[in-house]
Amino acid sequence: MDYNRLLVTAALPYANGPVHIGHLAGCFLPADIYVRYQRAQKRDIKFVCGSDEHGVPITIRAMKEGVTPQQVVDKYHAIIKDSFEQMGISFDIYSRTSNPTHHETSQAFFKKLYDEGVFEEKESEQYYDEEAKTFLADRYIVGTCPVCSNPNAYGDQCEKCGSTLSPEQLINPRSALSNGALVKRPTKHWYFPLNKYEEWLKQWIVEGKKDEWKSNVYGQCKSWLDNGLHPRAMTRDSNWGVPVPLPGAEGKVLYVWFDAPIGYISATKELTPMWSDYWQKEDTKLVHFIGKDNIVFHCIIFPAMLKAHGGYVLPDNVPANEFLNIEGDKVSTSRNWAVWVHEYIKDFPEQQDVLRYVLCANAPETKDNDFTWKDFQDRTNSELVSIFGNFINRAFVLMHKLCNGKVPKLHQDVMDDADRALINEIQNAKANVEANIENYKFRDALFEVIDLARKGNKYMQDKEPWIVAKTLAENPDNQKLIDNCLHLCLQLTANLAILANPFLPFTAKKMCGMMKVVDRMLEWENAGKINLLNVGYPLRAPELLFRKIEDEEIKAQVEKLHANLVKSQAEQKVEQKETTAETTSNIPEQKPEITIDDFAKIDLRAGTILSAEKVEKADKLLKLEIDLGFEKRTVVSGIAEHYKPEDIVGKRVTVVANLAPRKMRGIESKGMILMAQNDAGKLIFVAPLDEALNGSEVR
Ligand code: B3M
Ligand code: ZN
Repeated sequence: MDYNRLLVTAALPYANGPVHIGHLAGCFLPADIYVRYQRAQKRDIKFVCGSDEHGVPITIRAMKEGVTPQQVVDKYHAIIKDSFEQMGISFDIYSRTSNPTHHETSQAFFKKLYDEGVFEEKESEQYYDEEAKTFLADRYIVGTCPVCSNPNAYGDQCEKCGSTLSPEQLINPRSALSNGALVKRPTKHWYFPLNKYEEWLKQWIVEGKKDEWKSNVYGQCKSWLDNGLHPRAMTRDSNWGVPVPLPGAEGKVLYVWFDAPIGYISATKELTPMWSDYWQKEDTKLVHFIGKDNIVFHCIIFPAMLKAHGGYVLPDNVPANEFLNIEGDKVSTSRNWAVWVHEYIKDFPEQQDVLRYVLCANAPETKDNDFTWKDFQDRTNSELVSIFGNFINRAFVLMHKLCNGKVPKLHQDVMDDADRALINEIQNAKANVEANIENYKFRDALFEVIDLARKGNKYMQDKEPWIVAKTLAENPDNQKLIDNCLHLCLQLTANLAILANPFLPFTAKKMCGMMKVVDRMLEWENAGKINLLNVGYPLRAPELLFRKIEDEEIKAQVEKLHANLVKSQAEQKVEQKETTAETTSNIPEQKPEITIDDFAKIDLRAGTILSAEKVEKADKLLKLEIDLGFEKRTVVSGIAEHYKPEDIVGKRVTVVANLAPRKMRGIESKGMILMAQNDAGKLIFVAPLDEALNGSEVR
């Protein structure tokens, strides 16, 4: 299909922290390269993005920093926006989802689906914090991980062992807000019936996009579709977000993954009154640049929403990248294992293109990739400095030395095969860069650019105009050879500026300055031409395009990474201590004094649990059969929320053997087992030493 306009989006970053180079490499840089190239092609294109200011990550951050969510998003929106500007990510608009236009747009979208009866209303039981008077998102629920016993696992994931969890699986779930216990309460939500769009999605993706979409993207979609789609709640209980626009829906907001993608539409509305051309005319090509963790939302959920609403174009492509690791380790914001963009800009002023270069050359296009500072140094020094920068510098220096600082003539009569081959290479490079960018292969495209500079170096080296210059006294005609060489080297320089511009915009601009040409020369149609610089035109002295990166700079960065890691670990220890201190202050006060005779009345015995089973209709109780050596006892114990029956058979226990029998749920309990509490509130067995025989006294 032929398109008449392009709309490019880049994933809206959560305004709950600054952006790191993984974000850049994953989506913003490829999007920017694509857009800059399309603009140079003079295509009608809009590039929209903005901060995602809703959702749980933001409220969590607010809680941690002790400020309001609004303060969090204001702070990080400003930092993120500035980082993008500094790095030359050339959005037409960088908006934010807290803007009124966005609230209106996403509410209207929801309302239309609601009015048309698209949603299913469902009531379900969800955890409620009675102290904070609020329902809790999975992230807000903490408890002990059933897999690794980390006492601070979240209701959706344990960050220690990486297990995906549901709040139900946590041992001793408690509220991250109030630290209090939780109750279950019914709550109503609106579900989008994804299952009803399954067939349509299969046709659209499996039949329509198989060969067009990147295999990592297609593969993820395929496996979602193969596993079957289910209705998904599009509202949440929260007071931070876009309010659900229905009567009686107080305290409910739109699910962040419902409103965030609509943010692309709102941002376009803010950008131009012609917004509907880009969203509602069939001949628009919509491209979403994202990271791999956002694939399902952009390829399945959002398209189904758009389809249900009607009247919108669907994404033509979703070129998602994989992840960029740092020095061999996964990026982790909580461990502060990341290279932050705003810090890079401070540490390496004026070196934006160098980072753009390395991140593109090493982009995780088909698999996770690794960023190392050593590779950053190597690529800068051996590719940008030694190949690209060096070629242009030599061309300019020699032109000043051997051609009076002006663009020399091209003498047709002495043109040779090497000259013609170079012209050919320039034209090939143009075609290859173009094809690769159109197919979202930015690494290959960038490689073509560097390779062309490499060929320029080789050409100059073979021609040796500085040697030819020594023959001029006896053979003045040889000036023609020098002229041809430098004429072509300078035309090649102009071509390199055009081809490198999408990747290295700051450098391309500098090069235009050196060549004294206006930015319009950078238009793509000029690539491949060898008459870009006029004969006789005086050019400026060369500027340094790239500087060498020194060993010390790299060492300092690696040390900084490790120092941040150690610092964040220390901070987390303090945080943990603070929570322990809190629990310490919860330790009950000591009871009134007793005499040794009082104590001697208690008969404590070592025992072993022989069997355990749940007590019907009692959530907290387990019925235990305990071997006390001299007899077997039935004891009913309130530990069902802490232990599964099958996990405690064989456990050693200390039993209060002479406690008066008591009936609980119709079962006679003869005795009691001793339990203590750990800092997560979990009950743990007070067990006798291994050697203590069943029935032996504990005194
Ligand atoms: N804010 C998630 C992320 O930053 C989310 C993207 C929204 S795109 C509509 O990974
Ligand atoms: Zn765990």
